[in-house]
Amino acid sequence: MSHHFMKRALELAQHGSGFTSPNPLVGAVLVKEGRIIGEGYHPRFGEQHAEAMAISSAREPVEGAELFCTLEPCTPTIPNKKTPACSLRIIREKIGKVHIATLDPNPHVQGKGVEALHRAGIPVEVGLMAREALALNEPYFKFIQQGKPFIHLKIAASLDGRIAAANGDSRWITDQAARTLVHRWRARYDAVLIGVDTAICDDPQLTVRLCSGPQPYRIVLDSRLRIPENSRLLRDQFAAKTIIFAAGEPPPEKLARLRRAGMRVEIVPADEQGQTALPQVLEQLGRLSISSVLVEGGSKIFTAFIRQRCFDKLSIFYAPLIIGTGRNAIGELNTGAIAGAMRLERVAHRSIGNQLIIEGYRNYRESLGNFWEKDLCLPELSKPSAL
Ligand code: AOF
Ligand code: ZN
Repeated sequence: MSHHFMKRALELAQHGSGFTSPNPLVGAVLVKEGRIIGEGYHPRFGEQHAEAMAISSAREPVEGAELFCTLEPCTPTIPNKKTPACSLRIIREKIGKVHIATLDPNPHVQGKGVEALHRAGIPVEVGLMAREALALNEPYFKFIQQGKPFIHLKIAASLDGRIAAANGDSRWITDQAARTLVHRWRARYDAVLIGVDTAICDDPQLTVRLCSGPQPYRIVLDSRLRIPENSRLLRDQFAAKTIIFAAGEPPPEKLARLRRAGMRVEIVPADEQGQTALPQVLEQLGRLSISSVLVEGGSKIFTAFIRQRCFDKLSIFYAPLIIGTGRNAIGELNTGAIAGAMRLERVAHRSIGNQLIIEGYRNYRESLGNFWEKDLCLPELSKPSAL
C-alpha cells in the first residue's frame, strides 16, 4: 500500500516537469486511514512546495495523517529560500508519520529535514522507491552538488552506427515516434546543445513541436563563430533562447555583428584543438543555472564529450536502416584494445516505434554523488533513540 502512495507522489511530481529547474521535481500525498486526503507537487521554480500544497489541499484535518514525499522536506537552513520550510509546516500541522523516497542532496539540507522531524517525535521512513525518485531528478542531484549541468548525449543512428549519409543528409534516420520522444526530452531539459557543423548542415530549429512543453535554451558550440546569420536558431521566435559559445578570440567583426543583432555570445578558453573548452562551457552553463543539457550532435561534438568524459548519460536510438559508408556517430577515442573501451553502467534497453534505444551512464556515482546512498543506512534514524 505504501508503494502505491509513493507511486502516486512520483506521478504528481511530473506535473512540474520543465518548470522547476534548477529546483527538483517533487510530489507529495497525504493519507488517512488508507485514503488519499491531499495531493501536491512543486509546480514551478519559486512557487509552493509539494508538501505545502498537499497539506493545503487536504479535504479534512491533517493531524495524524501520513505524508508520502518523493524528496526529504526542506529546512530553514537553505539560504535565500523563497518558500516556508516544509519540515516546520509538517511539525506544526502534527502530521503523524512521514515516508520519504530520497534525502535532499542540497548541502544545506542533507538529512536535516529528517532530523528535525525526528526531534519533533514524528516517525520517518526513508528509501521507499528511492531509485525511481533518483531517476526523476538526475539533473537536480548533479547540479545541486556539483554546480554543473547533467549532460545527456542523444544519438540517432542506423544499425551500422552512422548518423548521416556521406553527403551529410540525416533526415530522417528515426521515425516520428522516436522524434516525438526526443521532443518530450527537450521539454524536460533546460538546454539542447549542438555543434556549429550541425547548425550549418541541417539548420535545425531544436524546438518542442511534436508535443507541448516549455522551450529549452539552444546552445551552439561555435569556436570561430561560423554560424550563418540567417540560421533559424538566430532568427525564429525563440532567438532569445539561443546561446553561442565561441573560443579564445573569435573573429571580432562577426562577434560584434551577432551581439549588435541581440544574440547572446559567451566566450570561453580554447582547448588544444582550438575548440571551446568543454569543462569551461559546462561551468559557465552552471553559472547560468542551466542544470541539464541534451546533446544532439553531431559526430565531432559526441566525440569530444565522450573523449573528455564530459557526459553523464548516453542514449542511442538504433533505427532499422543500413547506410554503409557515411558519417560515424563517434570518431577517434584512442581506445587501443577493447579493454580500454568505454563501457556504460546501469545499461537499459527499450523500444519505441521502430527503434531500439540503448542507454546507460558513464559513472552513475560520479554523476549523482554518494549522498543518496545514505538513505540506505538511515533506518537507524527511524528509531528516535538514535538521535
Ligand atoms: C521540498 N519540497 O517541493 C521542493 C524542495 O527557494 P525554495 O523555498 O523553493 O527552496 C528550494 C530548495 O528546496 C531546493 O534547493 C531543494 O533543496 C528544496 N526543494 N523541497 O521540501 C519541494 N521543491
Ligand atoms: Zn519544502
